[in-house]
Amino acid sequence: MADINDPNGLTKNEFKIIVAGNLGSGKSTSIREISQVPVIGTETKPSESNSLQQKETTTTAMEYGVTWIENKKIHLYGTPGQRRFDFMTDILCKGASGMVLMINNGCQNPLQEIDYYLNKHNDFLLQHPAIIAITHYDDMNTSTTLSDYHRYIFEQGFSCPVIRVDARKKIEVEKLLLQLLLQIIQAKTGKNSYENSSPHQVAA
Ligand SMILES: Nc1nc2c(ncn2[C@@H]2O[C@H](COP(=O)(O)OP(=O)(O)OP(=O)(O)O)[C@@H](O)[C@H]2O)c(=O)[nH]1
Ligand SMILES: [Mg+2]
Repeated sequence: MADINDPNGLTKNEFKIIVAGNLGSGKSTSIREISQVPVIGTETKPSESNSLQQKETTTTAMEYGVTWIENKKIHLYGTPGQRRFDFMTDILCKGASGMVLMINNGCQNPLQEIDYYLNKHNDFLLQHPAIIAITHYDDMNTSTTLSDYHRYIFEQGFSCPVIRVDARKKIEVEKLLLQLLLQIIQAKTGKNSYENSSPHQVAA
């Protein structure tokens, strides 16, 4: 039964997860890969100049998809990467249990991008579980390594896991969400894992 104290009316077996991050990092792709219902979303031509070089469409308001992991219903909300729509992320974060912060490693200065999102979501990240997912690791535009990301995030005072993900691969997105779900459940219950969960190794 829906919890009347939950701002989204979710039951205790449902979780709202935000997929935020920079332009073209794969937020929409990952939600479309994993959703078990038709994704609701708004893709249009980008208007910010740097986005034009990257791809033909961009999310303007949000994406919404649903998946089930370990019998838990996961409501996925993808945010727009164009910064003029940042206000949408603040709205979408309401009542969320955790966040995937996707960073496109193929962009010119990914550490600067991380910095922007760590500042932007500082309050949320200090209070909720999150995973930083580095995508486009196969793109050769930068030489930033996973160790660089780990070090940088640690120096900024955060302790979220940083993992490498290809948003086009369903299995990788599934593993990412399972890892985040376990963190969320641990944060809510104080338990390390829950019955019937199988530990998955996520590629680093
Ligand atoms: N080479 C490569 N491409 C990827 C990877 N992950 C995602 N992509 C591609 O990168 C593009 C990402 O596009 P979207 O999913 O629209 O990205 P987004 O984060 O929703 O972008 P905005 O809504 O504009 O902020 C798609 O063409 C994906 O197929 C990756 O790890 N490597
Ligand atoms: Mg998108």
